[in-house]
Amino acid sequence: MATRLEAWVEEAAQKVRPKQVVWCDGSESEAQQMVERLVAEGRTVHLNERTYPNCVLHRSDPSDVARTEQVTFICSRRKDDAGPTNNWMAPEEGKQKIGALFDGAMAGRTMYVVPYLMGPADSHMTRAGVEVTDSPYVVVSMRIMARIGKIALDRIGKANDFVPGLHSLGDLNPARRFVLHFPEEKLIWSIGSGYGGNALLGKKCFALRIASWMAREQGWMAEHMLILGLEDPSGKITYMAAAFPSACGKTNLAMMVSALEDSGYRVWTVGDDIAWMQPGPDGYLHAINPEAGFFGVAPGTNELTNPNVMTAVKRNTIFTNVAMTASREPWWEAMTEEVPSDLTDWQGHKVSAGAKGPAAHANSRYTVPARQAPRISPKWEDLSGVPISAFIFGGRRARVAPLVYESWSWQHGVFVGAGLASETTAAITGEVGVRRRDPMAMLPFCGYHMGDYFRHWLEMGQNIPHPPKIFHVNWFRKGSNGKLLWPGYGENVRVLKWILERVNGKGQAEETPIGFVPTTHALTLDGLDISLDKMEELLRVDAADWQKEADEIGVFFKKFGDRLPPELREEQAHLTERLNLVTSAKG
Ligand code: SAT
Ligand code: MN
Repeated sequence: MATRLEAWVEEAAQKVRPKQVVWCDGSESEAQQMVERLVAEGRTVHLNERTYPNCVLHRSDPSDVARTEQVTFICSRRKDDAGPTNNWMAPEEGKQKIGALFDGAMAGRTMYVVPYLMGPADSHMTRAGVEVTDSPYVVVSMRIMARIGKIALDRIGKANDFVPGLHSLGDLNPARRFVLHFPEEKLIWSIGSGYGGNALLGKKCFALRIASWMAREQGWMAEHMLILGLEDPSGKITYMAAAFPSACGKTNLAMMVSALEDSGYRVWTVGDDIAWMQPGPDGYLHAINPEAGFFGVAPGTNELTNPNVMTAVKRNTIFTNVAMTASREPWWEAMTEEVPSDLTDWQGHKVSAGAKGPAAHANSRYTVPARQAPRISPKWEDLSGVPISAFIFGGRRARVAPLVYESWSWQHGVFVGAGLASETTAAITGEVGVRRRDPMAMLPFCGYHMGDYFRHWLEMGQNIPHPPKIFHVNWFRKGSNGKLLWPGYGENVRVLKWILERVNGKGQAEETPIGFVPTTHALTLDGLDISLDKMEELLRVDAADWQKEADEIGVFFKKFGDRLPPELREEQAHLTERLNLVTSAKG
């Protein structure tokens, strides 16, 4: 009798009718064959074998360079369960309409079956998936981003429990591009895109959208969070998880070379994008990184902003939509101070002198095995995960939000996360720089009604005897001259150090209407050339600005109707009251 896996693969093959079916074992030789196939297709080239061994550059279709949220759907049985922040399609309609696009979609192509694990092989927090795809680029990328092949088959074999995902490039026409999630069935369908978050189904589709649904059912959390360990001078490591929207510096923060290394503060990388968490026997929330690689934004990355990743990407890395130098090395904006002459742009054209526009696409990426990170945490594959002491929310805010503040309680912290806002980036198709509310940085990734998601957060707090303290940071505040006030990158450790001190019941802070803000002297600023004026501006909480913010959050919350937990409405009202007190005291 066929197993559930064999039956599903057979069913998929009958639908998409490939010329052959290949089961991927995840071996090195298979990966090499796959790369040669890609090179033969003409969109992928080998990079300089001496300086970038085993690295390739892949140029995707120019219309297929970022996640497409407008064609991403949650196909829950009831529309209400998808909530007001997701696109919804009825499951039957999705199966019919998108099913028609899948019919014969792999004619003349090979269908690859990629069994994969999200999480270390033997962890109780790990889950399995199987992606079938006609894209060798997806296979080689999945091999970096997840644990694929035999290791996954072994686990699936025992329980026959996996999340199936059907992917085809289709005809790559944006009009026929769809990413569907069937949360009750735990099934993913994606067609018409070969791009990262649309096509590597283990990542956003499974590890966030489907997993967030599973997590609520099973009492755990699937979050859009990096995980890092901050080592202090005594050698003790405290773990923190941080949620920022796409392309707001999660990878750089997770891989940071600390500006305070000489005084013993060092950052260890556990994960850069996704955290799966559940309470452990010690009463702490424990997190694993379900992924095995980093899919990071290239532009802006350099020896100053992220030296660790610059080292990591020197081998076994797939670059997507970056530019290439005459010596076949990858290049992107701000990688080096000087722009090399004789560049080939992300579409493979020679860059002519005086050319406008970036040579690398703004959302160009590197895909690199996590174990190549020089500061990968020795615990990054720990089967029970790492205990999390702090949650950090953050976004890109040119105004309003101070460098850092701390919430009063879990409930208040959930409110801070629920009201998170950020200016949009090139990681998604659409306008860049527009402020949008992005609760917990999960707006595009929460697989169910966000009102229920907030409720789940509030309930989780009650199940964790030692819940993480919740903070908010903003590296992106600008002065009146429009320039960033804070240097960011390795200097961000100064903020992490204060967070660590607050976790340990130390660290000077001032109570403001929004929470605890460090006093100017509470942050270690040794060796940093920053004026007191700038620091004051960075930490300033402006009551009038915050009144507007609180009002906007109130309006945003209305979206969720009666599924918004009343606790959050209360928190919003309290914030308004506290701000009123300050304003009337001044007035
Ligand atoms: O394309 S991905 O979703 O994988 C990257 C991102 O947008 O965060
Ligand atoms: Mn992300």
